[in-house]
Amino acid sequence: MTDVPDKPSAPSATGAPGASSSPSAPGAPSATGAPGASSSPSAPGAPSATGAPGTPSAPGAPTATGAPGSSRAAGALPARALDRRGAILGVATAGAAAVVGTAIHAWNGASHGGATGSGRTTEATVTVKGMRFVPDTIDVASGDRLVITLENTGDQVHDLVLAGGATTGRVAAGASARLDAGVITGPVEGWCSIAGHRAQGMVLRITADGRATGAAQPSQAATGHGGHGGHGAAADGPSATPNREAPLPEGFTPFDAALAPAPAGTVHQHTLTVTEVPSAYVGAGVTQTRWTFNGTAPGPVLRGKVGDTFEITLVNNGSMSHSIDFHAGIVSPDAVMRSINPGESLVYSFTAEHAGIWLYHCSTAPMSVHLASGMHGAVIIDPDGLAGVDREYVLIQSEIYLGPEGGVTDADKVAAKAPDLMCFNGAAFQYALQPLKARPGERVRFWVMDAGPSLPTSFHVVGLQFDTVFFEGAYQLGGPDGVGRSWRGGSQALGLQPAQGGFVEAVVPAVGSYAVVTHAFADMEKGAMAILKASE
Ligand SMILES: [Cu+2]
Repeated sequence: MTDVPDKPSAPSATGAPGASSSPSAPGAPSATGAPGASSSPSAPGAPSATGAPGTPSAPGAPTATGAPGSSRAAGALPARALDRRGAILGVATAGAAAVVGTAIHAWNGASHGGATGSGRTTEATVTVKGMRFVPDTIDVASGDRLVITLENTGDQVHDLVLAGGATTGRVAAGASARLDAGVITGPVEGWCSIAGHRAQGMVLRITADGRATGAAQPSQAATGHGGHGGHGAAADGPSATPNREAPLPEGFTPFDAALAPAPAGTVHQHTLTVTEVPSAYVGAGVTQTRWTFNGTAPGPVLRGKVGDTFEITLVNNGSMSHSIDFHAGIVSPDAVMRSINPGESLVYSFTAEHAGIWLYHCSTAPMSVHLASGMHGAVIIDPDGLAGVDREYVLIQSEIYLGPEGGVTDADKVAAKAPDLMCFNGAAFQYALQPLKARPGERVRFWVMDAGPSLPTSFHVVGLQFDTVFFEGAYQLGGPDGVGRSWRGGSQALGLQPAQGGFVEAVVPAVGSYAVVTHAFADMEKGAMAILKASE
C-alpha cells in the first residue's frame, strides 16, 4: 500500500533569480570570447540593468554596465554579453530545464580618477574548493584590465561579486562564468554573495602591484559587508527589529501543530520541493526570505511506523544548491545527501528501523544557515504499542537570525549563535497569539524536536507534570512498561540538544491557559512559547 504523495507537483523550470549565468552541465566548457570586444557600449554612468530575475541574457545582448554610483572612467571598456545558451541541464524527473547563459558584467570600480589604464588585459581563472576561492588572491599590474573566469569546481552554486557590484551571477556546480573587473589601480575585494558563503571564507582579493592594503578607493571603502550589489544577496540595510507585542498579521495562518495519525500503508511517497519564499512571516512583526521544503518552515511533518519505507523525491526549485538529510533513515550519505543544483532532483529512500521523532534538514554548506533559514522538518516514527491520546501536537523549536526586513538569514549571527527570535514551528509567538486547544481531563501528547541549528531546549508546560516521557528512542517514564510507576516519578521538562527529540504527555486538570515554553527563559522571551488553552 502506498500513501498518496502529498505534493505530486510538476515543478516549473526556474532560473536562478537574478542570475545571468544559469546552471550548466558539469564539465561544460567555460565560456570563451574575446574579452574587451564590445558590441554595445553603454553610456557613462548608466544605471545597472542586469537581466530580469530568471531571464537569461539574450544572445548578443549587452549586459549590465556600471554599478550604481560608480562612474565609468575614460578607457574603461563596456560590457558585452557572451551567451552560450544551449547547454541544457535537463532533469527529466523534475521536468525542469535551465538555460545556460554566461555574461560578462563589466564594472570599472577600480578605474577612478580618470585612470586610463595600461591598455593591457590580464586574464585570471579562479576555481572553488569547498568554501574557498582558489587562488584567493589575484595580483595584477596597476592599470591593467582584469577579466576573471570563475570555474565553479565546487559542489554547489556560487557566484563572484566584486566591491562595486560586478558579478558573475549565479554559477552552477560544474559551470563557469566570466567577469570583467575593469582597470585595476588598487585593492579590490570580492566574495560569494550566497548567504553564509562570505562568512565561511569565500573571499577573493585583487591587488595591484602587490599592494593588498592602502588607499582603498571610495566605492570600495564604502562597501560594507553583506554582499552589496550581489544578485540574490540580502538587501542591504540594518537587521529587522522584532516587536514582541506585534499581533499576527492579517491572513497569516500558523503552521498546523495538530498531528494526524500515521497514514495507513507501509510505503510513504512524498515530494519535497525546495523553494525560497520571500516575505515569510517569522513572528514579532518581521518577514524574511525563508528557504523551505514545500513552502513552509518547518517543512511537512512525515509520519509512519517502524518498518515503513519512505520514498522521497527532492526537487530543487531554489536559486542555489540544496540537499536533504533524513535522520530517520540509516543510509550511506554520499549519493542521497548530495547537494543538487537548481532544477535538479533526486530520490532518497529509507526504511524506518527505529522509533522516534527524527530531524530532517538541508545539508548544504553552511548547514547552520540553511537550517536556520527554514530548511528543517521532522519525521515521526511511532514506537510499537503507542497508546492513543485525546490530542497530539508537534512543536519543533528553531532559531531565527534576522537579516533586514524581507531579507535572508544573517550568517554572522548564526555563527555567533545569537538569534533574534526563537520559535515553535517557524514563527515566534504564533501559538501564544493563536493558542493550541484542549479540554479539561484530556491527555495531551506533545512531540518535541529541537531543530536548532545550535541551541537546546528545555520543554516545559506551566502548571502540568509529565507522566510519560519518551526521549530519543526510549521511555523515561510511562509507556507500555509503566516506567517510573513503582517510584511515582514525574517530569517537569524535556531537555533536548539540537537534533534530539521525543514526546511528553500530561493530563490537563482544569480550564485554564497553560504556557508551553522552553524553560531557557531568554529563549522563551524571544518567542519559543505557546499557550495551551483549556476550555469546556
Ligand atoms: Cu539548503
